[in-house]
Amino acid sequence: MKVLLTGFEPYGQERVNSSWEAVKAHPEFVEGVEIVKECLPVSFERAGMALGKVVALYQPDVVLSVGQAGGRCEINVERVAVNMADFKKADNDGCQPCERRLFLDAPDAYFSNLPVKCLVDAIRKAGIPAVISNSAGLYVCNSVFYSAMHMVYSKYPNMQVGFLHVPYLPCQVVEKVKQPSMAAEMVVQALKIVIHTLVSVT
Ligand code: PCA
Repeated sequence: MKVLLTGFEPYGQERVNSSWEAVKAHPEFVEGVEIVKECLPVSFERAGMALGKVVALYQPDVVLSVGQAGGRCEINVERVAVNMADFKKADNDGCQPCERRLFLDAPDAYFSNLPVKCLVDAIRKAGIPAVISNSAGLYVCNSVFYSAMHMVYSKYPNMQVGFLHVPYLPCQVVEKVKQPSMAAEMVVQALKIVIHTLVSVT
């Protein structure tokens, strides 16, 4: 089995992105699973294309994308990707789409084709806070998640796609007031559990 793990570059005021820090720290081989990694741009125009390129290159069985969700307390396993971009803040290219459909003639939403409930249960069993989330937002993470799901329905029917939102790292909240955080090691542990669960159930 081959898993493509993606994280994002920093954006906004942040100097790091907790998603990429965790993906970067994840081993490249676990339980006979080959892990390939990519850091995606926080860009409405470029992120989906960048993902398409690496999917074509590596032909992974599973795409597990990870994004930072400052303010969230737990690992959020996303269930739904929506065909909509409506950015509250400009992306790293200065682009700020307003109520823009991501793909014309495509469904309003896709569900992740990973066993989300089973993944959340497995992460929680290891003592790591995790919940199912029913909204990945309307920013770049949702666009990437939707693009990946669209690849499943248009090109790679056997590919499994999931999206995890993760809290800030502790170092990111030192100067913030009452903001939740999670250590990168814990996120890495959760990613390992997700991969282990997928190997066991598929
Ligand atoms: N989080 C943003 C985009 C990149 C990231 O790490 C989001 O939640 O859309």
